Amino acid sequence: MHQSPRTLPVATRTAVAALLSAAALAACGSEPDTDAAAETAEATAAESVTITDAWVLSTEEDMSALFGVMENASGTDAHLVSAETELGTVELHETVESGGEMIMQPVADGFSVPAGGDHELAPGGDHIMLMGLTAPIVAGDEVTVTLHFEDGSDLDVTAVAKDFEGGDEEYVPGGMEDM
Ligand SMILES: [Cu+2]
Repeated sequence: MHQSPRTLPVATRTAVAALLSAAALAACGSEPDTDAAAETAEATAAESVTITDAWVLSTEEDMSALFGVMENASGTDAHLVSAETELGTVELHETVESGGEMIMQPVADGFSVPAGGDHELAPGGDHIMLMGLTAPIVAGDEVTVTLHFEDGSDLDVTAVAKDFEGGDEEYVPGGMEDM
C-alpha cells in the first residue's frame, strides 16, 4: 500500500529544512573565495604593470623620451599620473595634430593602462618625456625612470638608450616655451 498523503508533508518539510541548511552552509563556505578575489584585485598598479621593450632615445640635446608597451596583468585599470628621473624632469606627453603639424603636449590626465590590456608609448604617439637633461644620453646607456601611479605605488623602469631617426613631431611646441 502507498503512504498516506498526510505523512508526505512532514517528510517534505524535513527535506526542505535540510536543503536550506546545506544552502546556508554553502553560502558561508563561499565567503573566503570572495575575500581571496578581493585581495587579488587589490594588487597595486606597480605590481600589475610591466613595460616591455622599454627604450629611451639617445640624444646630445637636453630632451629625450621613454618608449615601450605598458601591460596591465590585473583586473583593475592602472592610472599613471607622473614620473621622475635623476637625469632631469619628466612629463607625460601625447602627440596631436595642430595646424597641419604634429606637436606634443602634456596629457591632461596621465595615461590609463586598461585592466588586462596595454598602452603603447611610441615615437609619434604617447611618450614619457625627459627634459632638462644635464648630460647626453648615449646609445647603450641604461636610464631609470620611476613611474608614479594614482594608487600611490611606484614602478622603476630601466630602459636602454638607442639611436632613432624618425618621428616628425615638433619637440618644442609653443605651449612649452614658458618652461
Ligand atoms: Cu614629448
